[in-house]
Amino acid sequence: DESAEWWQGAIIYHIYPRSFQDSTGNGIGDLRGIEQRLDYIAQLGVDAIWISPFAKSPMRDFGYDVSDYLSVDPLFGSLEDFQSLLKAAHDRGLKVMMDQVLSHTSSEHPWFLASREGRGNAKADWYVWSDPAPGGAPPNNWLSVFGGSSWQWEPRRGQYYLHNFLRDQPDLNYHCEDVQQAVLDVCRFWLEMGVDGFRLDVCAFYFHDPSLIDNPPAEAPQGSHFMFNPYSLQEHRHDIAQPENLQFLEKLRALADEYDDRVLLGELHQSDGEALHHAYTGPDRLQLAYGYWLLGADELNAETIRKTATDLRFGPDDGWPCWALDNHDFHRAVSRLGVEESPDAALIALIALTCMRGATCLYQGSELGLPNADVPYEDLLDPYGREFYPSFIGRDGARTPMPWDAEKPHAGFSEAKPWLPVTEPHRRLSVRQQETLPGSTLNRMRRFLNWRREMPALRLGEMRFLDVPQDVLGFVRTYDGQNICCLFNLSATDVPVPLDLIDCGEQLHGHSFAAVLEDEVLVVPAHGAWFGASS
Ligand code: TEU
Repeated sequence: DESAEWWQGAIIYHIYPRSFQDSTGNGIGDLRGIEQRLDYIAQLGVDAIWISPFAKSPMRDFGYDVSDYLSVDPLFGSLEDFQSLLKAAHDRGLKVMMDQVLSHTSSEHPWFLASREGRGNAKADWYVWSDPAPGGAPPNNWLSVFGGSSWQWEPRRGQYYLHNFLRDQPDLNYHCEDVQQAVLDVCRFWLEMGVDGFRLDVCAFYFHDPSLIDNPPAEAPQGSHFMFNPYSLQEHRHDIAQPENLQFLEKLRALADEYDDRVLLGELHQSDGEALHHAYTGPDRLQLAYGYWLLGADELNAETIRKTATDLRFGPDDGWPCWALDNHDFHRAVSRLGVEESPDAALIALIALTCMRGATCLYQGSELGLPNADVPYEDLLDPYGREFYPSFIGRDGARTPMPWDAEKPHAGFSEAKPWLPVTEPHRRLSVRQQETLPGSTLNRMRRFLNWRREMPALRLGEMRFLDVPQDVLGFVRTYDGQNICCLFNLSATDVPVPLDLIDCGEQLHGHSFAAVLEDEVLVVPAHGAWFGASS
């Protein structure tokens, strides 16, 4: 369709560059490594790649702490390597999205080094500084997402600075116009180079409440390391609901719109709720809202998915959701959902998401059905995991290297010992081994995504849920006079769907899922799917 935008219903392959492919033999993945694997990515049938940060960084948070926005960290290569990757991706019809971490910088960024020197210099206001409370305590009770107070004492200035994440990630002060301009200039630099869009890290955190009032105390939710703090981020809404934050996103969008076909995908927090997604998306703001709706879920059934999508109520004038089951921050879905013995359960959930209205991010290794890797404490590198161990073991288990070939050292990721280990269960699920098995997760995923590419209704159509038996997620996507009926069985037993409940259309084939149509019922097999077309 001519009027459709490339990102509508797109599948975005999410790459964690440290762990994708090492081309230099230092045990760490890099941009050339990604370029070498582009054919693999294109063959999967995806539309775009999103690369986690590769800008210069001291790597305290593995790239989410940038010390120079305009250069590539030498670990990952050079600007020329990036330009070469960009061209090679475009040659294969793949769009390239960059991660922009604009809420905070590294504490080693020259802006911060200048700002902390004193209250009189040109960058004095670029970060959030405050005098101590009486007695020398931090200015208020705000807590960092990664634990402890979100204030750090800086003796050079005799003041505290705000950090919503690590103390090595000082928060930029967006109330300062020069900061906004500097950040927009950074974005322009990459847009000029030809990147197709940005994934905006924690884009609801740009502004803070300048009154610095205390958060009201809140209970930590039960059974979760997440929102672990007594003053939950939910109450930290002074940050999130700042109208200035939306105005700034409008500036960013206006900038992106100066170029053709660029997209803004904004990361919003789990606790942000539906209202925020409506506020943040739309014709002048984000096109795609990346929420934690399903990433945080330890249980996923037809009902939760349906409820999530229904609650979001994205209308034609809003942006689109961007679904994700896995990323570099959460335990891999296969383990999170407790389906290590039958990874098809995670596959079907992922396939279902790709058919819902919205874009989908597919995290490297999910196409292989990888479980979360068991990384022993001695090998843990994630500062967030080390802080909360053992109640939270951190994010390393989702960040271990891609297993390419079980017969090669370190599964073909690197010739040297990788920065995080390749575990035995991952080796067995390597790309090369799965390619030889017709029914492997990889082959089914590949076949499905390539089939889906030819179905405009699955990318662009309106979505209407069907009332079908519990355990089955059913909806119809309608586009250009065609209806595609989609049924997904998220349970471990076959489910009969009486035909008088739905108009299931004429069965479509070629997507690697089989359902059986009998006289009065359609039997959707355990972890299986049905696709039917009608007009
Ligand atoms: O994540 C935002 C965020 O809030 C996560 O830290 C999340 O709470 C946690 O990882 C759940 O396990 C983004 C990035 O995706 C993350 O990698 C960065 O560490 C963080 O921002 C700070 O830049």
